[in-house]
Amino acid sequence: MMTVRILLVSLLLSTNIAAQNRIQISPKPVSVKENPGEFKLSSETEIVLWGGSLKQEAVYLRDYLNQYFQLNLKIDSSGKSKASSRIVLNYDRLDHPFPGAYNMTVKSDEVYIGGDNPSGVFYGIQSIIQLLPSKAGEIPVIPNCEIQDSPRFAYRGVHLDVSRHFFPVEYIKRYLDYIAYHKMNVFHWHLTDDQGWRIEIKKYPLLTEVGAWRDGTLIGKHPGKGYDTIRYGGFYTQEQIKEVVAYATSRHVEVIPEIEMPGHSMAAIAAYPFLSTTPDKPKKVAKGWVNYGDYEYNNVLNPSDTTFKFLEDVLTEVMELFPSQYIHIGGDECSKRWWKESTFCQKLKKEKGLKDEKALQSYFIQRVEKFVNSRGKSIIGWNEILQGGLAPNATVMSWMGTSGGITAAKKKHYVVMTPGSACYFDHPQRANDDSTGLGKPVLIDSVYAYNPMPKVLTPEFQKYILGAQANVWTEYIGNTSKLEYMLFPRLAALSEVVWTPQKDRSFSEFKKRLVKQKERYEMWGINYSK
Ligand code: TNX
Repeated sequence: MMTVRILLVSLLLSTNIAAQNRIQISPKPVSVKENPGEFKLSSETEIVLWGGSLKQEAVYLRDYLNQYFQLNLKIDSSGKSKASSRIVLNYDRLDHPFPGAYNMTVKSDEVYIGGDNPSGVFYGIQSIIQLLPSKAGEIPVIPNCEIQDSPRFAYRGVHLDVSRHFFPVEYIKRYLDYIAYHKMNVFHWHLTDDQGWRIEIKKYPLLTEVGAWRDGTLIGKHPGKGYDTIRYGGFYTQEQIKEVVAYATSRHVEVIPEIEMPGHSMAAIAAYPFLSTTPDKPKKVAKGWVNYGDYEYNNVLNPSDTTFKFLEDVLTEVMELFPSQYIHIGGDECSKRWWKESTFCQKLKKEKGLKDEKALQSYFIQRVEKFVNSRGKSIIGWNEILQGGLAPNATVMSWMGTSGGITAAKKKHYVVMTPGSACYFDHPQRANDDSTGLGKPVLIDSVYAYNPMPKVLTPEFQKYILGAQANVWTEYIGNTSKLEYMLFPRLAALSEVVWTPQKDRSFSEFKKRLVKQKERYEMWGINYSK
């Protein structure tokens, strides 16, 4: 009896282990059932569209299979294919509160993906990609299985600061690929800051002629060892921006542009000094960290009608380029020194009955919000937009811990969580990292352990937490291999935080799956931290 039992247990264990080896999807799906047998892809396999408007998803899958497995599959848009081996893309009605859910069944002659909409189908395809071998050129077989899956959060973001260091369009597209592989769905593009303005604005050509270039860059970690004298910069033309947005859309990633105000605006001010409180003093695009008030050229946007006219013009062009519902208006770390020293600002404060400079910041953001809302769009800003009173319809991105997010959610404002301790991927991956990073290490363990849903919020307010985001500030990230080193594999951990139900998450089990994910990283040509 005893031996039978041992045998049974070990049999069960070994099938379990086999299952783990065959199906290792990250982020972990909601439910997976493995079945015996497998689906073999061959040049005879067809991608068959039962649901309409899924051509883009089919092309994406075909191109992936072509790139990594040299298979050029036929796409049958009529849905009538009689092929004996097929991958069917279809719609299923799945009751999920927001897009992205899918069902998938793999049988020996058919892979069936039913998404709630094209993005659900796309995520099914991402799961297929992870069921395929993790080494290019191996025989493309997929284990038979049944998967039901849906995202935990609607907002699953990855940010990139292209101001401190610039990354060309071709690389941004790769970045978008990586975002999509992780079933993330927002790219927050930090396009302007003190160290460079990176988006062409037709009405204000100096923003890129002057503001996109700096005379040098800080050497080493702040306060650094002086500055080099290499002219540094770059920007995206409006045509390139459209190209990026289209590319992102085809990967079900929404691009949220960020135009910083009223602080972090030295590049714009260097181009148009009238935007500042000291227009007659010399201005320069910052070469390194702008130490709030101390940096000799530092200033912030003056809350004058001329500035608001400028911002409205800029935002008009920006809103035409980006279909996103959200425009990120920054709002963080605005030194109040300049407004305190400005007679214009003091007069304005009195006129408007504003208590202090924080109230002036609130006035600034609310005025911009009114404009953005009048164009049918919404603003999102860093948690400092809570200062002096939150703009009525604003969404808050909580970076200084989670308290700003909690406060905002309690006021029934939407929130994206991005606390430094879990979501700041510009921080080192480990203690004594050999590469310069900012602040304390953010270990993959802490990323994984993060739960964006604050326990203190009752269900009534929990619904305001839209999700979470990884931030990649690039003060010390000057090239793409370092960028990837900082992002991976922490992004795999965060993707599970925002995708997989909290109750199904286990770090030790995730780490086992990470081995496979790292093999995929090798295949995709990603430089990741070992
Ligand atoms: C704070 S996070 C900033 C960025 C810096 C970052 C460095 C935020 C809204 N502002 O400008 O790059 O710290 O970690």
